[in-house]
Amino acid sequence: MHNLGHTRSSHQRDHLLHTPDCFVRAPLPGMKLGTAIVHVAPAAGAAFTQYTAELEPEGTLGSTAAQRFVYVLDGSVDLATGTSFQTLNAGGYMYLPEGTEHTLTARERTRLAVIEKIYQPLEGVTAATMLVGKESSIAPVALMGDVDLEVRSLLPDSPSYDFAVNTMTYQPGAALSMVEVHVMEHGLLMLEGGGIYRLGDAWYPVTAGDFIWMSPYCPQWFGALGKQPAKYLIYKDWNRHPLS
Ligand code: UGY
Ligand code: MN
Repeated sequence: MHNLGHTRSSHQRDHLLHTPDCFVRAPLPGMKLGTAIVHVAPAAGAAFTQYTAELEPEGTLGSTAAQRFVYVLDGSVDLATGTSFQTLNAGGYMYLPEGTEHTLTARERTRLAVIEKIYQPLEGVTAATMLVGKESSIAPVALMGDVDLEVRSLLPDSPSYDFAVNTMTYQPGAALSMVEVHVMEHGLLMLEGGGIYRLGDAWYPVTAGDFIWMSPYCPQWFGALGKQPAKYLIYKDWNRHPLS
């Protein structure tokens, strides 16, 4: 249904709201039995790429020259490197440093949130190492003391990592306590529930399945609406000096 050209999607200088009715699917180089929805890329002004990979059983991602972070949205995937083999289910995630030889093979129909970024080394600091984890094993932290707003940091708090990926869970009615304006950019995938997102000078209704990119300094605020918690996966560049 073309909906007479109407959509909630919006692309502004400092933000992008990408809603499922506008998703375009295409395989990326090296992908087999699968397609990618590229939500954001340097072409839009971002310093990273985020896409949703939709894989058929036995489907695989291609290789990347960048660091790769993968969060399993649904289904399950086998991760094989030269020295390890692990299966990840929904809520499982992995961080792969640049140059990690690996294959990712879907065991069933699987959707993956994939973030790729060129690594920014830091003098005197050892580079980040491969990591596999499970969101349910991460202890939540109340954001600024608000027990209705839980943050789970999926990557270690270490300068070896040049980005962070967190989940944030808002009880109905919970909201960010301030409008944030910061140098970091964000890639955000709504996983559950919904609410109102302020981006720049606009307020958008958002719901599970939506993607948002926020440029550096994009004014941002979120309040959860409805009777179920709202939850999102959020990327930000992290741990590096703004001049580097
Ligand atoms: O980590 C963050 O900057 C986060 N609080 N931003 C956001 O949720 N838009
Ligand atoms: Mn923020």
